[in-house]
Amino acid sequence: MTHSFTSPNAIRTRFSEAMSAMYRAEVPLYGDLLSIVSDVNAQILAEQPALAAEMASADELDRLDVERHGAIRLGTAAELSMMRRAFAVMGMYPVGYYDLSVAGVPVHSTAFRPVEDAALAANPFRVFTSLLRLELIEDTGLRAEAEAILSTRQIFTDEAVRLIEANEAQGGLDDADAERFVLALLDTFRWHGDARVDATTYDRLHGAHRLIADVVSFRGPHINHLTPRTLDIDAAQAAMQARGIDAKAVIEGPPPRAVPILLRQTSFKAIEEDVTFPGGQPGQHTARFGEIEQRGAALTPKGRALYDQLLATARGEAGSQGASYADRLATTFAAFPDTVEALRDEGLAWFRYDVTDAGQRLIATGVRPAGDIDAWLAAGYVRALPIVYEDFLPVSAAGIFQSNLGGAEQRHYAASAARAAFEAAMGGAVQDELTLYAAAEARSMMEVRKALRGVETA
Ligand code: OOG
Ligand code: NI
Repeated sequence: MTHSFTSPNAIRTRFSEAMSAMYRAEVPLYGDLLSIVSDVNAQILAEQPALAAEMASADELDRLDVERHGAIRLGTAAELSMMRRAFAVMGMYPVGYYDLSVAGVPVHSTAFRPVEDAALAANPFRVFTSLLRLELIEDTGLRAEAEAILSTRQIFTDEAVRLIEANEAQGGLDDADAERFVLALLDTFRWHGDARVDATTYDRLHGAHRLIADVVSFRGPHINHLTPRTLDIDAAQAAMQARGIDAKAVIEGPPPRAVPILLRQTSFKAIEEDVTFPGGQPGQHTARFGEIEQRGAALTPKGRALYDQLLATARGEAGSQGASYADRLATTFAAFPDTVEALRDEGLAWFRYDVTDAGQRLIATGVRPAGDIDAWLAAGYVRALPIVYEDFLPVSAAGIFQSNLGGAEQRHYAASAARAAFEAAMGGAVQDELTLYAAAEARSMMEVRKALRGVETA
């Protein structure tokens, strides 16, 4: 090889920075969210030095300031397949399958994200990517029309496609090509206010579902939100309300806890944007909104089952999410253990193990401690930190879609998960997130055993 390739981590970081700058210019609210979240995070870290030290040693502090997730909605299998290949240039792979039809949203989705520990630590940029399911639209005429409209659009520039192909052929991109790729791909995520359909067609698509109008009418899958990660979503939400930002009443996900689990999110009203229909006719469309999130421990299948069960109970009892929903959620989730020790003892969360300073001192003396990880934990040679949840939650995602489509937008589709069809459209399988967490935990245990026993044992 005569030249060296730019690492996918570096390309992903460049892309996420470019996207952030673009979105800040397009949606001013996003700039406000960033400054509020950064203030809240700085305050929390100053107030809780132990948390700051723990995050630093878990390689989590540096990524916090750059951590974002975005979302796009695609119209065709060909678009999803090319998007998979584009994300691969940046070391982002599809993880998880989310069926949103159960919630009355005619899409199914995956999240493109890095999967390896080092890549996640470098920059965990994720994009929640949905594919429109036209087969769920009852009006066959409208379905055919939407299909025909989508079949003639090209959301990637020629240069982006050329560089995606070059990346596959060569196994990477050099620095100049990486730069060109980032700029070319950015164009796909940009807001294009000139609609591809006339106002009458837009209205008909909109009548079937607002989401269908959003996906079908425009030149590309404009990024619809970009979400920073806060260490305290309640504080961030309060700061927003104090600044007059119209936050969604309900925080999606689990209630506030001593040990955060999974994902808590809140979204903000979508902005009205000016659009221009062919011939110059002006109109309006709402597509883009604000969102912030707090991430906690990834749960094992047992923990996730308990979460799903408690959430269903709280939502079922609450009926509609009124003012008392937060109280009911808190009451219901009292049944979910809320200490690091209990989460570990009961096998509810995944953990990453590492050797403590005391363990390092012991190793330096040449003494090999007896027993295994539990004994070393008790003796203080090893510690266990919950692994951060890197994925999404279908019930929360459905709530976020709904709140930004407007309250009246309730449709009922026959619930029909179609993972195989999604994977066929994408041209590849989605990875199972639980397998990834289990592997990360197992790897850390192996490294700890190797360090303390001085030999590699499984
Ligand atoms: C995606 C909504 C899902 C999340 O954070 O759960 C999402 C969309 O509205 O396109 O981003
Ligand atoms: Ni989101």
